[in-house]
Amino acid sequence: MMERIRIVEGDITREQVDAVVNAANSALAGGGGVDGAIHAAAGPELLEAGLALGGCPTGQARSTPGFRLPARWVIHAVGPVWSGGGNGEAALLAGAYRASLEEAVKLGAKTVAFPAISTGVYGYPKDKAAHIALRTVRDFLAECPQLREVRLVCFSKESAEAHREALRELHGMQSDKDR
Ligand code: AR6
Repeated sequence: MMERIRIVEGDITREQVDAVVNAANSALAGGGGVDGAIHAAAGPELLEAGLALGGCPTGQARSTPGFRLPARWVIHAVGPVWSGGGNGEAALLAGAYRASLEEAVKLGAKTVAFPAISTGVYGYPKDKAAHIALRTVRDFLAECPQLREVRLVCFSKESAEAHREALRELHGMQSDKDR
């Protein structure tokens, strides 16, 4: 199952997958960071389609078409703003990943690409967020044969390294359990 998870470095707007996940805000009103890049690449129809959804609570996800993106769909996930870790951030971040994966399955997607949700403007520590991302994706894939590949698209070397480290730790835990 671990071979269905790939960590890559790059720009998510270029990924050839069925669905790309956007790190959105709860108004689904566009913004900076990866949200800005996805909107710029998809074209103005994406903003219209996002606004028509009437928002999305933190920890959940909604979908629109991908318009001019190579991806057929955009799944708009709303991660938490980091405020020290004692305000349910971990559960909300895991929720955003899980809800996105559930939405991907509903859409019929087989390949999905994620950015590192909440680790930019929202300030979530990269290593902590990477662990949550990897664990949530791993647990979901274990129950879901439909998804062929989940790609975690990192925008910097540091982010990719945090994800590789989290994957190594999960691998370690897995083989300990198997022994
Ligand atoms: N491809 C992949 N990853 C990217 C790209 C890209 N083209 N551009 C940035 N990243 P952020 P958040 C990485 O700030 O923290 C927006 O204004 C970036 O390096 O985009 O969830 C929304 O509208 C970082 O690791 O999202 C919200 O208001 C990660 O994507 C708010 O920001 C997420 O950084 C959401 O904040």
